[in-house]
Amino acid sequence: MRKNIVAGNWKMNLNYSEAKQLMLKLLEYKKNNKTNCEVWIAPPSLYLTTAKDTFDNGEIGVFSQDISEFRSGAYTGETSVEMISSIGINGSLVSHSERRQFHGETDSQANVKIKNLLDKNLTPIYCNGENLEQRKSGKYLDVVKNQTETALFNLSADEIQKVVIAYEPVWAIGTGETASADQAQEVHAFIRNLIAEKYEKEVADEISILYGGSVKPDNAKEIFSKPDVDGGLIGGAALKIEDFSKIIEGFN
Ligand code: G2H
Repeated sequence: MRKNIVAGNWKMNLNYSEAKQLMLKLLEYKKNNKTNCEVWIAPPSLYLTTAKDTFDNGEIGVFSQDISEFRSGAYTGETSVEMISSIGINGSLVSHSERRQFHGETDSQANVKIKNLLDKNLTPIYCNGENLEQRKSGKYLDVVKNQTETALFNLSADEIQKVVIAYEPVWAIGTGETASADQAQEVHAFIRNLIAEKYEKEVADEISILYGGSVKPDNAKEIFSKPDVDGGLIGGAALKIEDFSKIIEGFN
């Protein structure tokens, strides 16, 4: 169901005690403040159990940063859908651009991961977006179209409505460069329209589409104000409670 979401992607940052402290600050913030959006975090997988125990009342959604495409077995280093499901994790990021860039992940693999998550009633946060060259060539909408079709379009209408999409232009990730609110809106509306054409408008309208890429306290409110932007996937600015809370308040 479509909702406003601010999700923090901690990436490979923070030692255990720093991570635990940040979780406790987040819990305190969430208990003392009414938020107009859901608040989710994706800590490193080593800390998922701690996160789940810290937010045992479900105040904050806890997500894995990646998930294996394989169900179980001899896949050293991998974490399965069954494993995260068994400790009550809400879902997983899928095909973040850093997984694509450093681990060669494809949209076909994303499709398998998304189906595996949905089979277990977990929420996939499917990430896509063009790189700088693709943006400059003017082909960025074609890129996003191909990614979306490959990763999502063999899902049923019922299934695709349970996917959260995060549009993250690669040129804006960790670079300090942000897409303008209008640039984000253009691609979000494009993705929603693609889904409406393939399924139904009612289906597309149910899907939360987040923007990711250098969202900061000073630009969050404007980006979130766009009609097809339902929140953000936040990297660097999710690591400090002062910044992350201001971004959450972009929905106030
Ligand atoms: C994009 C984003 C979070 P940052 O990767 O996924 O990171 O906000 O640091 O650009």
